[in-house]
Order: sequence, then structure tokens, then C-alpha cells
Amino acid sequence: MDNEQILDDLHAAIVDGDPEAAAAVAQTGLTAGLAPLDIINQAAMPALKTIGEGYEAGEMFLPDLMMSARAMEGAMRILQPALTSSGVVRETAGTVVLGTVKGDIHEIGKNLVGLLLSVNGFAVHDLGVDVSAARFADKAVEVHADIVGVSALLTTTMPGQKAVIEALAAAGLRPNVKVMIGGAPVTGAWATEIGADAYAEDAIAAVEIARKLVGAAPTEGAEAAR
Ligand code: B1M
Repeated sequence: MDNEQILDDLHAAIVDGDPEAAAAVAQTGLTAGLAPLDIINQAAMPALKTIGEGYEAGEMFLPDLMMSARAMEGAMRILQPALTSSGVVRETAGTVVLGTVKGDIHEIGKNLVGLLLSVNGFAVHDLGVDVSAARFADKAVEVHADIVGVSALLTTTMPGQKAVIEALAAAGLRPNVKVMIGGAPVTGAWATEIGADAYAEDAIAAVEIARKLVGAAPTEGAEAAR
């Protein structure tokens, strides 16, 4: 089976919401020598995009989203350890508190951001999903965070990112503790509007931006952080 066929099969397994097939094809991809991040970027994420567009067009429904999310998790169970072991972990680059805002349970993108930060040497404290602003601030105090990373996937939960910045300010942590925000509906303009330090479009950009926020040198060959 050629690599393109493997990527097509994984795309189909996630769109069809088949976790077993997704895990098996992910394993086939690794065995064939595909890089885990390439498998994620070239098959898994486009599949979720397809599902999202189908949902938006009224051609797919909530159970389809849930099945596809499970299939994505099936693939990630195989790809995540491979991604972790492919990373060269150096000294701790900085401490990050990460989570998805209150009222929002989307976690796949946030998990990817956390994973890539970890493999790039950041100590990541992942608070999970549906996290209150106060909880972000408490954890930032507890672990002496350099960065608080706040994910939001719904336009209705984006104001939660502003609430986190306000909670950090109320705890006396701003501007020392930097805030990075992201998520599909989030933009650089929104980051500026709410006073966040940075917006990252995807997990790869998030690593470069986090390094910039803590004053570390960029990863070799990386594009300038957006
Ligand atoms: Co939901 N959902 N969902 N969903 N879901 C979206 C987001 C949606 C765009 C679908 C659509 O209509 N096209 C839409 C939001 C519309 C809007 O507000 N603009 C939507 C909706 C409406 C809903 C519900 C309200 C549906 C309902 O109940 N009627 C509901 C809300 C539940 C809630 O949170 N309260 C809901 C539920 C769900 C599931 C539970 C079924 C499931 C999530 C499962 C899970 O996470 N465990 C789900 C899914 C899977 C999706 C889609 C299909 C895929 C999201 C995803 O995982 N993408 C999504 C459609 C889409 O986005 N295309 C959709 C892959 C992931 C790798 O990308 O999360 O964007 P993403 O993360 C990227 C970047 O954004 C960035 O880096 C990541 C990696 O590159 N990034 C950061 C993310 N966080 C970052 C943080 C950073 C930096 C970068 O710094 C801290």
C-alpha cells in the first residue's frame, strides 16, 4: 500500500467514525515510515475539517461529530506515543498551564498543542476542558506558570478567554504571566482586542510562539512566529 493510500484510508476511517480502523491505519502508516505529525496534518486534521463542514452544511449530525472524535482518539492513541518518542526533549523551556475554557468540551486541538509543547521541552499542566477562569489563575499561581494557554472552539465560549486574562490580572499575575490563545474561531484580532499576548493558528505555531514568549531561541528551521 502506498503512503497516499494510507493517508486516504485514515481520512476515511475518521470521517466514517471507525476508531478500530483509524488505529489500525495509523499503525500501518507508522510501520510504512510516515512521520506521526505528517499523518496528523495530512489525514487526521483534514478529516475533522471535512466532518465540520458536513455538520455546518447540515449533511452530518452531532452523533457523526462524536463518532469522528472517537475515531480521531483511536488514531491518536497510536500516533501520540510515536510523536512523543520522536521529540528530542531538552531542558525545560518553560511552564505552561493549558486548558479549554468554561462551557467548552473540545479538546483534540488543545491536546495536540499540549503534546507538541511537551515534546519541545515545556512542562505542561493540562487542566482539561470546561475550565473556569479562576481555576486557570489558581493553577498558574501554584506552578509558577510562564504561560497560560487558553483554547476555545465555539464563538460562544471565546469570551471565556477574556475572563481568564481578567482572572490572571486580578491575581496580580499580569503582565508577567503571558497568555496565548487559540482555537478554530479565534483570530489575532480577537487576541489584540482582549489583551492576550499571542494567538497561535495551530499547534506547530503554538510551540514557536511559546518559545518566543519565554524568550527562548526559535526551533531550528522554524518560520517566524505569527
Ligand atoms: Co464541535 N463544533 N460542537 N464537537 N466540533 C465545531 C467546533 C464546529 C465548528 C462544527 C461546525 O459547526 N462546523 C461548531 C462550532 C461553531 C462555532 O461556534 N463557530 C461546533 C459545535 C456547534 C458543537 C456543539 C455546540 C454541537 C451541539 O451540541 N449542537 C457541541 C458543543 C459542546 C461544548 O463544547 N459545549 C459540539 C460538540 C463536539 C463533540 C463533543 C462532538 C466533538 C469534540 C470531541 C472532543 O474534543 N473530544 C466535536 C468536534 C470533534 C468538532 C469538530 C468537527 C472538530 C474539532 C477538532 O477537534 N478539530 C469542529 C469542526 C472543525 O473545527 N472543523 C467542531 C481538530 C483540531 C486538531 O483542530 O481544535 O481547531 P482545532 O485545534 C487546532 C487549532 O485551532 C489550534 O491548534 C490546534 C491544532 O493544530 N488550537 C490552538 C486549538 N487550541 C489552541 C490553543 C492554543 C493555540 C492553538 O494556545 C493555547
